[in-house]
Amino acid sequence: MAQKRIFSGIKPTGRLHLGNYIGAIKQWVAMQNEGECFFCIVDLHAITVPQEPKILKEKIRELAALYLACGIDPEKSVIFVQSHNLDHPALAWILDCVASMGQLGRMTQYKSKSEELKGKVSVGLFNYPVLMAADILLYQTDLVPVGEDQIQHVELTRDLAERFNHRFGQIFKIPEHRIFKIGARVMSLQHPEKKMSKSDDDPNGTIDLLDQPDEIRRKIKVAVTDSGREILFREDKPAISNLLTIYSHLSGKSVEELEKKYQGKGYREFKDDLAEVVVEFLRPIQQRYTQIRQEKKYLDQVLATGLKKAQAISRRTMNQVYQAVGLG
Ligand code: ATP
Ligand code: LTN
Repeated sequence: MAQKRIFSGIKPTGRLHLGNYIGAIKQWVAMQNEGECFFCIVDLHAITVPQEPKILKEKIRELAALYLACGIDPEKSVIFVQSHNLDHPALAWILDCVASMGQLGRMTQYKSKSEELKGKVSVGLFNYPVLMAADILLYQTDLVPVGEDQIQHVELTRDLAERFNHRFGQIFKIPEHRIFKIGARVMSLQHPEKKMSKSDDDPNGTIDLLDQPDEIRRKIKVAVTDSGREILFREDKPAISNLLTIYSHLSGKSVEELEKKYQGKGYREFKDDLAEVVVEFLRPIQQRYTQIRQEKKYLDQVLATGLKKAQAISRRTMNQVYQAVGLG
């Protein structure tokens, strides 16, 4: 049986946090043994909102190094930068001509981001999900591991692929999303009703993968809690449930086990332990990251090899698409 193809990506904006790790990268690392993986640094998506050019360039390399430091293995997976492969914007344009304004206008990420930007919305932000569909469809992807917030975009990708296939012939494979039940949405430590996000204005809401130990301890100490003092995963305890989710993912212990462990104990002890779990979990990742950043040539070489492998597949798809649409 042919191996499953897996594709996912993260924007090189802000600093990677525990939500990105638990909701995305942790799954990617595990999936490397399940199929042929493509992990992209989606810089063209980053510029759908304004970015400082010098910082963006640095962030692209930072993210690539973090992929490696978190355990993405370039011997097993293809790691590359989206803007290096021009097949992505080329297919996005063709899919733009298949997508409807109505369906893009219904995307919740677009609606909430455009509200935040108060009218200063680029056409790129509106088209964002179409470029994401191009990323996925170029590689005839079977599975797309993402956090819960991206399911709607994968659904749109399926719809565009079906529409395209119906009009022009069977070119694209129809992909499926893959999420984790617990941890699909890691919430802000300050506002547990909002997801932990790179673009959060409150730095205490997120724990970044490169945060230093004292910073991590401080952020967990000031994390909001719920009324009462029991440590339980329950709907009326969103803050504690979120901390339990993080604890469980990073320690490998189940939520039930943790609830038992902290029965009759207070928030203070729970938070102190959690802080140490996070610090110890991130320590080796941070060490590997520093080492990779020092070996500039190694990173360049990983990205160049990744690009070649990616292009070998995306070229094939583009040739079929051009033929089918009657271009060129
Ligand atoms: P931004 O705030 O700029 O939108 P982000 O923090 O949401 O950024 P993305 O680059 O959009 O990060 O997300 C990368 C991956 O991490 C996606 O698969 C996304 O679903 C996942 N992800 C992001 N935030 C969380 C979260 N809080 N919980 C679980 N998964 C998340
Ligand atoms: N939109 C995604 C990032 C992204 C992506 C992709 C994820 C861009 N292209 C292709 C999976 C597959 C996000 O905001 N996290």
